[in-house]
Amino acid sequence: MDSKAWFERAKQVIPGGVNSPVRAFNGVGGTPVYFKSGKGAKVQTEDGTELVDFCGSWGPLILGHARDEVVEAVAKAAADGLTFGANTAKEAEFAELVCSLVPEMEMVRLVSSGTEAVMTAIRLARGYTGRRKIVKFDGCYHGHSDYLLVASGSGLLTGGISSSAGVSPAATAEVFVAPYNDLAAAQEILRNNGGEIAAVIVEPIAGNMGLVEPLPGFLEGLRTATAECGALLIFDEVINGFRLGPTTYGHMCGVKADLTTLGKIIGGGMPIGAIGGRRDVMQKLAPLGPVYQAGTLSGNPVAVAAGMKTLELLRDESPYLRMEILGQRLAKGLNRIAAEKGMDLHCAQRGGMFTPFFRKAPVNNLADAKACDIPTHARYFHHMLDCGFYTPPSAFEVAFVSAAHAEAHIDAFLEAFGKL
Ligand code: KE4
Repeated sequence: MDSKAWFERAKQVIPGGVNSPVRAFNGVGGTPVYFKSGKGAKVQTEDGTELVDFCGSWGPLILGHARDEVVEAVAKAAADGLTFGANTAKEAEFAELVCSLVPEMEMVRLVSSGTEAVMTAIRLARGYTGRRKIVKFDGCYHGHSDYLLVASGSGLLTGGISSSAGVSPAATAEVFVAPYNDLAAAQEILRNNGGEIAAVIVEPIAGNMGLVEPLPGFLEGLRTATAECGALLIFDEVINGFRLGPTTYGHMCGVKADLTTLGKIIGGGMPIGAIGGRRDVMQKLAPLGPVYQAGTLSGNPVAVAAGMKTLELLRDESPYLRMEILGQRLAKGLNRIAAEKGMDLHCAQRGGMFTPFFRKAPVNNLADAKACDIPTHARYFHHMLDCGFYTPPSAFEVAFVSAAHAEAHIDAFLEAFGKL
């Protein structure tokens, strides 16, 4: 059976035929591609095609598909037991490794997804401060917990909605939304409501409206403003964490968040999320403190083995400069070719992350991202797919060059783009 047949079959028993909405191709049209296997930078599909993958499962696969050392670590851990629901030495060693690589994380709690990590961070901030209100930024996506499904990015944008049905108005009534990169707007919310704000949560580098970097002073300003009113600053680094260096972006840019959430890369392709930060805040978590949080598979030995090996390889091999160089080659190439074609395109890039925005001017917030030429993005997506390159099936996501990509992949990508 090919992708089309699998999709028709899946739709009979899985809502929309997908286990996550953005995979349905609603943002680009057409039938979702069914993946069969992956190795390094490439995937094999149920259509018998081979694609160079620039989506990388939305971020976890910084080392590429099925990296031998990670697969071996998973197989060995699985052979010793898939889960115990009890403490293991490995989870303690993994926590030590994360805290050694991220000094701002004095303690860390493992969960099984980025959503769980962010949900825990918000509850912890509310429990620690005794306050209820939250500030988030338009276009940032922090997983699908009720109170953060407002003005969100990622799949919500792909579906053209910015919040979700089924969310109690009471849940989102306590959430203020400011435009990303609009420090003045955030400062005003804190000035007018400072005593009630438990936390400000932000993607330090936004990846869920496409790649949007913080303007100079934005993160620093949030740090100052939250400290002044006693709100916690939460960096959601589910995408950013370990993406630009063997640590968090907060550590690299020198802005110290009170709490940081992680996911994706730290699981190496297996389900892991993490929340960490100031010891005095983290110690409010049960069983030490009154803020409850739990999980059957939290700290799962197989997922921990994948994450541990991934972080060790990133620490020891540090493929970051190479991904930066390849990312720049790709972005500069796209901008050059688009200019030659008279196309309005600005490719945002940082490290291995990139998003081709189909508009001339840079994108600094969600309004800018929404003003891009979405139909042309869809045409670009399908053209590149037909040429053997898989990019995120949405204009509001970030694409990834992994450590498994080589210059030849980038040059072939650019040659294909030249034929658009
Ligand atoms: P998960 O629950 O999907 O592991 O993580 C939620 C999350 C939290 N924070 C940030 C900054 C995130 O980007 C995400 C999830 N990212 C999306 C893609 N941008 C996951 C893809 C999907 O929803 O299928």
